[in-house]
Amino acid sequence: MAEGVALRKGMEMEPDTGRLKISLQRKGRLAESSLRVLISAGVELEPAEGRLFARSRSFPLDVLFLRDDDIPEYVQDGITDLGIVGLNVLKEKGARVAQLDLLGFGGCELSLAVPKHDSYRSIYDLEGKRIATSYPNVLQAFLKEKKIKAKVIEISGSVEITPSLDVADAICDLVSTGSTLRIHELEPVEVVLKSEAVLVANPNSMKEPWKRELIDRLRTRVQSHLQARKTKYVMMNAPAGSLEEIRQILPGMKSPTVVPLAQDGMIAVHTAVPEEFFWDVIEKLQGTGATDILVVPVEKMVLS
Ligand code: PRT
Ligand code: ZN
Repeated sequence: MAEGVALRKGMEMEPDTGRLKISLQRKGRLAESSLRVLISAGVELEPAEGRLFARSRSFPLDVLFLRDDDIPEYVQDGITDLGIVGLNVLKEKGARVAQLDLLGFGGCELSLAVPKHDSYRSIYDLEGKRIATSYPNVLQAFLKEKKIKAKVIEISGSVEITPSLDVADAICDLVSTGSTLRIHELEPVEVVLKSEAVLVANPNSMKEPWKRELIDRLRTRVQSHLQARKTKYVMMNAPAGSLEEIRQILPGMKSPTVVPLAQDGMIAVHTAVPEEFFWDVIEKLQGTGATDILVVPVEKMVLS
């Protein structure tokens, strides 16, 4: 579909006027977090309740709200320049889009699962079996890679009930907490794909200089937020003599900020600590004489 063509009656995409377009899931598990990504990047949207389209005044970006299954194709066809969608849907649709950034939400696994009391030993037990799934393309590719011949049965929903109806011997479905599988007395036996939400782009949009510039600006903002979420800012007071020991404990980053305190021989040390090292660092710091350790969340972190 060409840009500027009416998508639905009464809803017309505007022609290019120096604005980017992004498609997001309208309703569902990714909808709220996708909007939050934009908000965290300073993209304020005009209220879009019940509407399929929203504009931002604070960034040259228009948002189209779609079913997640349609997003890869809309981006591939250039109807929108960008999209946020689960890797699972992206791989299943096989769309030709540029995969830009993993966004750290919507995490799940597309897994093979079998009835709990099956004597499953290895993936080769699935040879000749019937496997129900809503992801036939991803599953077929996985089985081919493993050189397993099985009958793939495409089902659009409630895949988890198919073994109890004797429609299938195993299923391949998304799992997050695992409770749906447990309720249906199924157990996951093999991860086919690890998925999370991803920012994707139309390859031609990435080549168009003015679009590329806007996409890069948006990505920098999004990344600064994602990076900040993984970081804590730690402040402490300590005897000046402990500084070297404290510096040894603080991981990577740049060198900490050190400020002398009014009390003689005491300093304040400030630094950013990646979340993964956080508890380890705090526990070690306690042994150095550091006191009054304060930890605050980081709002944005712009890396150069
Ligand atoms: O209407 P639209 O087509 O836009 O939405 P949808 O109904 O197709 O998708 P939606 O909103 O359910 O999911 C959107 C995306 O969220 C998926 O494509 C995944 O990328 C991601 N996601 C993350 C999940 C799950 N976790 C998830 N648990 N999508 C679906 N599930 C389902 C799963 O299919 C199973 O039925 O939840 C059940 C299992 O959950 P647990 O927690 O019991 O394991
Ligand atoms: Zn869907």
